[in-house]
Amino acid sequence: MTPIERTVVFIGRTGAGKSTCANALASAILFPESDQSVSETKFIESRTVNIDGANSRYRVKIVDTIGIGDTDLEEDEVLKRLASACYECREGINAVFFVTGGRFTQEEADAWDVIWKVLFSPAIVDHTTIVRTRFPKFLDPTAVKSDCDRLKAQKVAGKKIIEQIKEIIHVDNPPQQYPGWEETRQKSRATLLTHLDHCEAVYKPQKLDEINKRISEHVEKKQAAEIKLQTLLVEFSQTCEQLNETKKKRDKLEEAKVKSLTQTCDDLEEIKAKKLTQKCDMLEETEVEAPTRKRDELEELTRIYRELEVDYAKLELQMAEEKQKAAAAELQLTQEMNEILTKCTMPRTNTREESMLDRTMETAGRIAKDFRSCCLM
Ligand SMILES: Nc1nc2c(ncn2[C@@H]2O[C@H](COP(=O)(O)OP(=O)(O)OP(=O)(O)O)[C@@H](O)[C@H]2O)c(=O)[nH]1
Ligand SMILES: [Mg+2]
Repeated sequence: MTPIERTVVFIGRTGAGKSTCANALASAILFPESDQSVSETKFIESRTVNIDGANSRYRVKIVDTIGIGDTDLEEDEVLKRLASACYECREGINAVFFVTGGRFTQEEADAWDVIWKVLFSPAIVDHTTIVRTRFPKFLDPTAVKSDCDRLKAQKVAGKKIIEQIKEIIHVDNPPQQYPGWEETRQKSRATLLTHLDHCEAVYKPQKLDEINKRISEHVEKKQAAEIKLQTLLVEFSQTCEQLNETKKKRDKLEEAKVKSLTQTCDDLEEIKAKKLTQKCDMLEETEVEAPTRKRDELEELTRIYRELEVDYAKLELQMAEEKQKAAAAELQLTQEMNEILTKCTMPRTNTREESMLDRTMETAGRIAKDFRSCCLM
């Protein structure tokens, strides 16, 4: 039976399970598997193996690559090592397996962009399949479907990868120390082989020098972009400084404004308080002092009135005394008048006596008249 020939390239983030998956496919330990934390595959390793499937025999060239995001190496070095993977496959590639543990990072998304644009060409997308590792339920279609839906729902980093790469295979390749690891890996291998059955189409990578030229251009572009980014960052920090200065000035102005406002408020408050005190004083005067003054005035008037009453009583007393005196004088006058009248009735001796008497009568009449008018006053 002529074996089915296939060339498979494993790419993906460091620790995603590329080497383990390659070993599961080969049904042998061809590539070193890392412990969880250390990047294991540093160079491109390629092995060609015969694999017996359920119904077919395969002759598969497996290319294991350095992991994306290897912290020990510069990006251009990683890319150059990936480029040599392309060179390894210069006869043609049937499948690129983009291995992922279940969640794409931004780093993977960026790396995928470089892989299909720089190392290969957009045509490689049609030959690429996402291989989702660490999925124990990979034989359960419902679980697989819901995981596919979850992957497709990725919003940020993995969005573009999922949009471009349509096919997803689920496998589980437990570490060698896990019980039953071989059986589980064999089931994964069967899934991978079933997929490889359909991968007849071949993608031809460009020549290595062309790829390297593109890598150099890409690195130069990236460096230029980084320089621009640095310049922008400097400009940004300068703008931030200016902004801070402006903020400080604004704060100062604000402070001055608040101060002057407070001063004005204080002044107003003072004026208000002054006016209020004045008003209170006035009110106090009206309500307290004015009645007091009025009371004093009233008391004064009462005192004057009493004095006048006393004076009046004195006058009345005086008047009564005067009247008594007048009455006594009248009495005396009447007596004197009576004496005179008695004398008048006596016979007149001569004319001289007669005229003296007339004059006396006249005088008495006048005195009596004056006295009466004086009493009537
Ligand atoms: N449970 C489980 N463990 C896995 C699976 N695939 C890989 N691992 C474990 O993950 C670790 C990393 O696996 P590797 O195959 O070395 O990863 P890698 O992608 O080749 O890593 P680099 O060579 O550093 O790029 C190992 O300890 C594996 O045993 C899987 O499907 N299930
Ligand atoms: Mg590896």
